[in-house]
Amino acid sequence: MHCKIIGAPVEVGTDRIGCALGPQALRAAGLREALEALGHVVEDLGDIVPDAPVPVSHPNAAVRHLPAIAAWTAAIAEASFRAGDSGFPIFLGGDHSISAGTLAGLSRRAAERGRPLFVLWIDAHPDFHTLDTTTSGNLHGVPLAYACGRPGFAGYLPPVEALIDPKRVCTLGIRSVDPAEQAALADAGVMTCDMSAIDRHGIAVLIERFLERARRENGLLHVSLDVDFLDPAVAPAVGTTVPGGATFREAHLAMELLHESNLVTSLDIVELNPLLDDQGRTAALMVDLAGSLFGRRILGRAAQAA
Ligand code: DIR
Ligand code: MN
Ligand code: MN
Ligand code: MN
Repeated sequence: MHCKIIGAPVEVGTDRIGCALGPQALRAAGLREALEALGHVVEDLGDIVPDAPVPVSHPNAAVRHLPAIAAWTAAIAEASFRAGDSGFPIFLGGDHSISAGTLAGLSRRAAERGRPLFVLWIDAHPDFHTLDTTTSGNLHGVPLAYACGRPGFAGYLPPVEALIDPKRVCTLGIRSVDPAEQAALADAGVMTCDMSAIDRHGIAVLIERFLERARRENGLLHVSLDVDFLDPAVAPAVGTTVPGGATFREAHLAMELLHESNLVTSLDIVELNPLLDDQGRTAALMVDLAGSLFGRRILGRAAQAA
Protein backbone atom coordinates (compact mmCIF):
# COMPACT_ATOMS: atom_id res chain seq x y z
CA MET A 1 0.00 0.00 0.00
CA HIS A 2 1.11 3.54 -0.76
CA CYS A 3 0.06 5.63 2.27
CA LYS A 4 -0.17 9.40 2.02
CA ILE A 5 -0.08 11.22 5.35
CA ILE A 6 -1.78 14.63 5.25
CA GLY A 7 -2.00 16.90 8.29
CA ALA A 8 -4.96 19.21 8.90
CA PRO A 9 -4.11 21.20 12.06
CA VAL A 10 -7.57 22.62 12.78
CA GLU A 11 -8.81 23.41 16.29
CA VAL A 12 -11.37 26.18 15.75
CA GLY A 13 -14.10 23.55 15.33
CA THR A 14 -13.91 23.00 19.10
CA ASP A 15 -14.03 25.30 22.09
CA ARG A 16 -10.50 24.75 23.34
CA ILE A 17 -6.94 24.80 22.06
CA GLY A 18 -4.78 21.74 21.43
CA CYS A 19 -6.16 19.78 18.46
CA ALA A 20 -3.97 21.75 16.05
CA LEU A 21 -1.04 19.90 17.62
CA GLY A 22 -2.60 16.55 16.67
CA PRO A 23 -0.78 15.95 13.38
CA GLN A 24 2.63 16.56 14.92
CA ALA A 25 1.83 14.38 17.94
CA LEU A 26 0.78 11.49 15.68
CA ARG A 27 3.93 11.87 13.63
CA ALA A 28 6.06 12.01 16.77
CA ALA A 29 4.33 8.89 18.07
CA GLY A 30 5.73 7.05 15.04
CA LEU A 31 2.89 6.75 12.55
CA ARG A 32 5.17 6.60 9.53
CA GLU A 33 7.49 4.07 11.15
CA ALA A 34 4.58 1.86 12.23
CA LEU A 35 3.22 1.70 8.68
CA GLU A 36 6.65 1.16 7.15
CA ALA A 37 7.28 -1.72 9.57
CA LEU A 38 4.20 -3.37 8.06
CA GLY A 39 5.72 -3.12 4.60
CA HIS A 40 3.85 -0.06 3.35
CA VAL A 41 5.35 2.82 1.42
CA VAL A 42 4.68 6.06 3.28
CA GLU A 43 4.75 9.56 1.88
CA ASP A 44 4.18 12.51 4.23
CA LEU A 45 2.63 15.37 2.27
CA GLY A 46 2.91 17.78 5.21
CA ASP A 47 0.12 19.97 6.51
CA ILE A 48 -2.66 21.62 4.53
CA VAL A 49 -2.65 25.43 4.55
CA PRO A 50 -6.01 27.18 4.16
CA ASP A 51 -6.70 30.32 2.15
CA ALA A 52 -7.53 33.51 4.04
CA PRO A 53 -11.04 33.33 5.54
CA VAL A 54 -13.79 35.40 3.97
CA PRO A 55 -16.02 37.14 6.56
CA VAL A 56 -19.49 35.58 6.85
CA SER A 57 -21.97 35.42 9.71
CA HIS A 58 -24.89 33.10 10.40
CA PRO A 59 -28.34 33.81 11.91
CA ASN A 60 -27.62 31.19 14.59
CA ALA A 61 -25.51 33.35 16.89
CA ALA A 62 -24.08 30.25 18.61
CA VAL A 63 -22.09 29.28 15.48
CA ARG A 64 -18.36 29.80 16.05
CA HIS A 65 -15.47 30.40 13.62
CA LEU A 66 -17.55 29.90 10.47
CA PRO A 67 -15.19 31.85 8.14
CA ALA A 68 -12.16 29.86 9.30
CA ILE A 69 -13.97 26.54 8.97
CA ALA A 70 -15.19 27.48 5.48
CA ALA A 71 -11.61 28.25 4.43
CA TRP A 72 -10.30 25.00 5.92
CA THR A 73 -13.11 22.97 4.34
CA ALA A 74 -12.32 24.30 0.86
CA ALA A 75 -8.59 23.59 1.22
CA ILE A 76 -9.08 20.13 2.75
CA ALA A 77 -11.66 19.15 0.12
CA GLU A 78 -9.25 20.09 -2.65
CA ALA A 79 -6.37 18.21 -1.02
CA SER A 80 -8.49 15.09 -0.43
CA PHE A 81 -9.82 15.11 -3.97
CA ARG A 82 -6.26 15.22 -5.25
CA ALA A 83 -4.97 12.60 -2.80
CA GLY A 84 -7.92 10.31 -3.56
CA ASP A 85 -6.69 9.56 -7.07
CA SER A 86 -4.27 6.85 -5.94
CA GLY A 87 -2.85 5.24 -2.80
CA PHE A 88 -4.37 5.45 0.66
CA PRO A 89 -4.75 8.96 2.14
CA ILE A 90 -4.56 9.26 5.93
CA PHE A 91 -5.78 12.62 7.25
CA LEU A 92 -4.48 13.70 10.63
CA GLY A 93 -6.67 16.13 12.57
CA GLY A 94 -7.26 18.47 13.88
CA ASP A 95 -10.76 18.40 15.24
CA HIS A 96 -13.57 16.58 13.44
CA SER A 97 -14.53 19.63 11.36
CA ILE A 98 -11.72 18.53 9.01
CA SER A 99 -14.02 15.74 7.82
CA ALA A 100 -16.33 18.25 6.16
CA GLY A 101 -13.44 18.67 3.75
CA THR A 102 -12.23 15.07 3.57
CA LEU A 103 -15.73 13.75 2.90
CA ALA A 104 -16.47 16.38 0.27
CA GLY A 105 -13.20 15.75 -1.57
CA LEU A 106 -13.31 11.97 -1.33
CA SER A 107 -16.96 11.75 -2.43
CA ARG A 108 -16.17 13.90 -5.45
CA ARG A 109 -13.27 11.57 -6.27
CA ALA A 110 -15.43 8.46 -5.77
CA ALA A 111 -18.08 9.87 -8.12
CA GLU A 112 -15.40 10.49 -10.70
CA ARG A 113 -14.25 6.88 -10.33
CA GLY A 114 -17.85 5.68 -10.69
CA ARG A 115 -17.86 4.03 -7.24
CA PRO A 116 -20.22 4.72 -4.32
CA LEU A 117 -18.54 6.09 -1.18
CA PHE A 118 -19.38 4.41 2.13
CA VAL A 119 -18.48 6.08 5.43
CA LEU A 120 -17.85 4.40 8.77
CA TRP A 121 -18.09 7.15 11.41
CA ILE A 122 -16.40 5.80 14.55
CA ASP A 123 -17.20 8.30 17.28
CA ALA A 124 -19.06 8.90 20.55
CA HIS A 125 -21.03 11.50 18.57
CA PRO A 126 -22.80 11.40 15.20
CA ASP A 127 -21.74 14.98 14.26
CA PHE A 128 -25.04 15.32 12.40
CA HIS A 129 -25.96 18.89 13.36
CA THR A 130 -26.73 21.61 10.83
CA LEU A 131 -25.66 25.22 11.31
CA ASP A 132 -29.23 25.87 12.45
CA THR A 133 -29.50 23.05 15.01
CA THR A 134 -26.10 23.25 16.73
CA THR A 135 -26.40 24.66 20.24
CA SER A 136 -22.71 24.48 21.17
CA GLY A 137 -21.82 26.26 17.92
CA ASN A 138 -18.72 24.04 17.66
CA LEU A 139 -18.49 23.05 14.03
CA HIS A 140 -16.84 19.69 14.72
CA GLY A 141 -20.48 18.74 15.35
CA VAL A 142 -21.63 19.23 11.72
CA PRO A 143 -19.34 17.53 9.17
CA LEU A 144 -21.38 14.38 8.54
CA ALA A 145 -24.60 16.36 8.07
CA TYR A 146 -22.82 18.72 5.67
CA ALA A 147 -21.46 15.94 3.46
CA CYS A 148 -24.82 14.14 3.43
CA GLY A 149 -26.61 17.24 2.16
CA ARG A 150 -28.65 18.22 5.21
CA PRO A 151 -30.14 21.69 4.61
CA GLY A 152 -28.77 25.09 5.52
CA PHE A 153 -25.09 24.88 4.58
CA ALA A 154 -25.40 26.60 1.19
CA GLY A 155 -23.79 30.02 1.17
CA TYR A 156 -21.85 29.28 4.36
CA LEU A 157 -19.63 26.29 3.60
CA PRO A 158 -18.39 25.37 0.10
CA PRO A 159 -20.92 23.46 -2.01
CA VAL A 160 -20.53 19.65 -1.87
CA GLU A 161 -20.14 18.45 -5.46
CA ALA A 162 -21.08 14.82 -4.80
CA LEU A 163 -23.28 14.33 -1.76
CA ILE A 164 -22.89 11.19 0.34
CA ASP A 165 -25.96 8.98 0.55
CA PRO A 166 -26.75 8.76 4.29
CA LYS A 167 -27.88 5.17 3.72
CA ARG A 168 -24.23 4.38 2.99
CA VAL A 169 -23.14 5.78 6.37
CA CYS A 170 -22.74 3.88 9.64
CA THR A 171 -22.08 5.61 12.96
CA LEU A 172 -20.32 3.25 15.35
CA GLY A 173 -19.90 3.77 19.09
CA ILE A 174 -22.27 6.69 19.54
CA ARG A 175 -23.41 7.49 23.07
CA SER A 176 -23.89 11.28 23.08
CA VAL A 177 -26.57 12.30 20.60
CA ASP A 178 -28.34 15.66 20.77
CA PRO A 179 -32.15 15.60 20.27
CA ALA A 180 -32.00 17.42 16.91
CA GLU A 181 -29.48 14.88 15.66
CA GLN A 182 -31.49 11.86 16.76
CA ALA A 183 -34.53 12.63 14.62
CA ALA A 184 -32.38 13.60 11.63
CA LEU A 185 -30.34 10.38 11.76
CA ALA A 186 -33.48 8.26 11.68
CA ASP A 187 -35.09 10.32 8.90
CA ALA A 188 -31.96 10.13 6.78
CA GLY A 189 -31.63 6.36 7.19
CA VAL A 190 -28.14 6.39 8.67
CA MET A 191 -27.17 3.00 10.14
CA THR A 192 -26.59 3.72 13.83
CA CYS A 193 -24.67 1.33 16.05
CA ASP A 194 -24.65 2.84 19.52
CA MET A 195 -22.69 1.52 22.49
CA SER A 196 -25.72 -0.45 23.64
CA ALA A 197 -25.79 -2.29 20.30
CA ILE A 198 -22.07 -3.01 20.65
CA ASP A 199 -22.67 -4.42 24.15
CA ARG A 200 -25.55 -6.58 22.97
CA HIS A 201 -24.30 -7.95 19.66
CA GLY A 202 -20.57 -7.47 19.78
CA ILE A 203 -18.72 -5.01 17.60
CA ALA A 204 -17.69 -7.62 15.00
CA VAL A 205 -21.26 -8.52 13.99
CA LEU A 206 -22.20 -4.87 13.52
CA ILE A 207 -19.13 -4.04 11.45
CA GLU A 208 -19.57 -7.13 9.24
CA ARG A 209 -23.15 -6.10 8.53
CA PHE A 210 -22.02 -2.73 7.23
CA LEU A 211 -19.03 -4.12 5.33
CA GLU A 212 -21.35 -6.56 3.57
CA ARG A 213 -23.34 -3.65 2.17
CA ALA A 214 -20.23 -1.86 0.96
CA ARG A 215 -18.98 -5.08 -0.64
CA ARG A 216 -22.29 -5.72 -2.42
CA GLU A 217 -22.18 -2.27 -4.04
CA ASN A 218 -18.45 -2.40 -4.84
CA GLY A 219 -18.00 0.69 -2.69
CA LEU A 220 -15.00 2.65 -1.54
CA LEU A 221 -14.92 2.91 2.25
CA HIS A 222 -13.78 5.92 4.22
CA VAL A 223 -13.17 5.47 7.96
CA SER A 224 -13.42 8.53 10.18
CA LEU A 225 -11.99 7.72 13.60
CA ASP A 226 -12.66 10.16 16.46
CA VAL A 227 -10.50 9.58 19.55
CA ASP A 228 -13.57 9.88 21.80
CA PHE A 229 -14.94 6.58 20.39
CA LEU A 230 -12.61 5.02 22.94
CA ASP A 231 -13.35 4.98 26.61
CA PRO A 232 -11.68 7.94 28.36
CA ALA A 233 -9.85 5.47 30.60
CA VAL A 234 -7.77 4.31 27.62
CA ALA A 235 -7.84 7.52 25.55
CA PRO A 236 -7.93 10.64 27.76
CA ALA A 237 -6.53 13.11 25.19
CA VAL A 238 -9.78 14.43 23.75
CA GLY A 239 -11.84 17.52 24.57
CA THR A 240 -15.23 15.81 24.67
CA THR A 241 -14.75 12.61 26.65
CA VAL A 242 -17.90 10.53 27.16
CA PRO A 243 -17.95 7.62 29.61
CA GLY A 244 -18.91 4.14 28.44
CA GLY A 245 -16.76 4.05 25.32
CA ALA A 246 -15.09 1.26 23.40
CA THR A 247 -12.41 -0.82 25.05
CA PHE A 248 -8.86 -1.22 23.83
CA ARG A 249 -9.67 -4.61 22.30
CA GLU A 250 -12.99 -3.54 20.73
CA ALA A 251 -11.15 -0.75 18.93
CA HIS A 252 -8.36 -3.05 17.74
CA LEU A 253 -10.83 -5.71 16.64
CA ALA A 254 -12.70 -3.09 14.61
CA MET A 255 -9.45 -2.14 12.88
CA GLU A 256 -8.48 -5.78 12.28
CA LEU A 257 -11.83 -6.53 10.65
CA LEU A 258 -11.56 -3.42 8.52
CA HIS A 259 -8.11 -4.47 7.36
CA GLU A 260 -9.29 -7.96 6.45
CA SER A 261 -12.21 -6.54 4.46
CA ASN A 262 -9.88 -4.90 1.93
CA LEU A 263 -12.58 -2.27 1.47
CA VAL A 264 -11.04 0.70 3.26
CA THR A 265 -9.51 3.30 0.96
CA SER A 266 -9.02 6.34 3.24
CA LEU A 267 -8.86 7.29 6.92
CA ASP A 268 -9.26 10.30 9.22
CA ILE A 269 -7.74 10.27 12.71
CA VAL A 270 -9.31 13.21 14.53
CA GLU A 271 -9.82 15.03 17.83
CA LEU A 272 -6.51 14.06 19.41
CA ASN A 273 -5.65 16.89 21.82
CA PRO A 274 -2.03 16.39 22.89
CA LEU A 275 -2.38 19.05 25.61
CA LEU A 276 -4.78 16.70 27.40
CA ASP A 277 -2.67 13.59 26.94
CA ASP A 278 -1.06 11.52 29.62
CA GLN A 279 2.59 11.22 28.53
CA GLY A 280 1.59 10.61 24.93
CA ARG A 281 -0.32 7.41 25.57
CA THR A 282 -3.39 8.40 23.56
CA ALA A 283 -1.25 9.39 20.58
CA ALA A 284 0.56 6.05 20.86
CA LEU A 285 -2.76 4.20 20.99
CA MET A 286 -4.02 5.93 17.86
CA VAL A 287 -0.83 4.98 16.02
CA ASP A 288 -1.27 1.42 17.27
CA LEU A 289 -4.86 1.34 15.99
CA ALA A 290 -3.68 2.59 12.61
CA GLY A 291 -1.23 -0.33 12.67
CA SER A 292 -4.09 -2.78 13.11
CA LEU A 293 -6.00 -1.12 10.26
CA PHE A 294 -2.93 -1.57 8.06
CA GLY A 295 -2.43 -5.23 8.79
CA ARG A 296 -0.70 -5.70 12.11
CA ARG A 297 -1.77 -8.94 13.82
CA ILE A 298 -1.33 -10.17 17.36
CA LEU A 299 0.25 -13.30 15.92
CA GLY A 300 2.23 -13.30 12.72
CA ARG A 301 0.61 -15.00 9.74
CA ALA A 302 2.66 -18.18 10.03
CA ALA A 303 1.84 -18.60 13.70
CA GLN A 304 -1.82 -17.98 13.00
CA ALA A 305 -2.08 -20.88 10.57
CA ALA A 306 -0.91 -23.30 13.25
C1 DIR B 1 -21.82 18.03 20.49
C2 DIR B 1 -20.45 17.43 20.66
N1 DIR B 1 -22.74 17.13 19.81
C3 DIR B 1 -21.76 19.37 19.76
N2 DIR B 1 -19.86 16.95 19.46
C4 DIR B 1 -18.64 16.37 19.40
O1 DIR B 1 -21.01 20.21 20.22
O2 DIR B 1 -22.44 19.53 18.77
N3 DIR B 1 -18.24 15.69 18.39
N4 DIR B 1 -17.80 16.46 20.40
O3 DIR B 1 -17.14 14.94 18.27
MN1 MN C 1 -16.57 13.59 16.07
MN1 MN D 1 -16.79 12.76 19.15
MN1 MN E 1 -18.33 20.14 21.24
